[in-house]
Amino acid sequence: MGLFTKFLNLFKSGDAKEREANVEEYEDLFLESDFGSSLSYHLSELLLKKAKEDKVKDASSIRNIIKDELSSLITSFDFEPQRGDLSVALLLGVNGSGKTTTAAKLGKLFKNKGYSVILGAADTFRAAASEQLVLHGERLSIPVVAPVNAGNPAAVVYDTLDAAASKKSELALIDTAGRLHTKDNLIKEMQKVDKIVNSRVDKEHYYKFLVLDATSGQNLFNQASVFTTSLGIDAIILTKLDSGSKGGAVIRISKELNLPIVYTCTGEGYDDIKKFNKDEFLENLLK
Ligand SMILES: Nc1nc2c(ncn2[C@@H]2O[C@H](COP(=O)(O)OP(=O)(O)OP(=O)(O)O)[C@@H](O)[C@H]2O)c(=O)[nH]1
Ligand SMILES: [Mg+2]
Repeated sequence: MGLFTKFLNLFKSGDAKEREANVEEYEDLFLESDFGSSLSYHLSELLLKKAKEDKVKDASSIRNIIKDELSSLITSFDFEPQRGDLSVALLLGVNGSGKTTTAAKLGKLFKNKGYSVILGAADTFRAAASEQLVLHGERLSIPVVAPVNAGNPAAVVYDTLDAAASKKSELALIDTAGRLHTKDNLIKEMQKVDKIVNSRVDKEHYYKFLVLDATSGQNLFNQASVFTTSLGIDAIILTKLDSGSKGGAVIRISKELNLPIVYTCTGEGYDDIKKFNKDEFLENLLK
């Protein structure tokens, strides 16, 4: 159920005083939408203020007040890699968030735009991980650099950047592991990978995308803050918006961690990816 339907169910018309009392009940709806406690409190306080100004006449006015406020809190990111020289995008995130699938989707998207694309399978933790990316590469006719030895993502990154240089690739999409023996190990490995890319590619042509599964709810905030603090993230790719979750958790992430959103994904198919559209995202959340 979208938020607007919930607003409709909760809204009680009545005199101004009754409406003021009523809007205080909306905080729970925001919490249910994974907005987190401080944002939920902020929004319910905003509604109360508007109710006191007699600007809350019906569920639609609540919807508009909330939409405007949320719109001011989230930012979008435009990913337009340069042509004629290499850009690198590293796909980061916890296991199962959709990194490998998204690498393939982006591969197809940019190949279709005429970019020369290469994929790097730097998830060397599981043998099946590189096989998954190699298969995508075969289906999409995109070259994939796969690990020679298990357990050495840094080597795959070197090899991918070497291959990109010799093929004159314009976009290297590097898939990474979502799970190592411990979370600390994962972050340390990713920091090594990050160092290598940084030493080989200009900062402005190096992008770190954090892939977040919309169905993970409030857990997303912790994931995002760990990756942001230890690696620095340029933008979020939000996956699985087709699975019922509306991705409300990303608003707090965008606001508090200052992270824009670059793409949203709505399925397992190669074409189920599109540029983040703030208005569409909020319309869906507030349906
Ligand atoms: N419904 C839906 N499923 C998705 C989406 N993106 C990825 N998936 C599925 O989610 C599962 C995990 O996706 P992967 O791309 O393997 O995730 P990963 O982050 O690479 O996972 P690890 O390699 O284990 O770290 C797969 O079954 C994908 O098909 C999406 O936008 N919508
Ligand atoms: Mg993977």
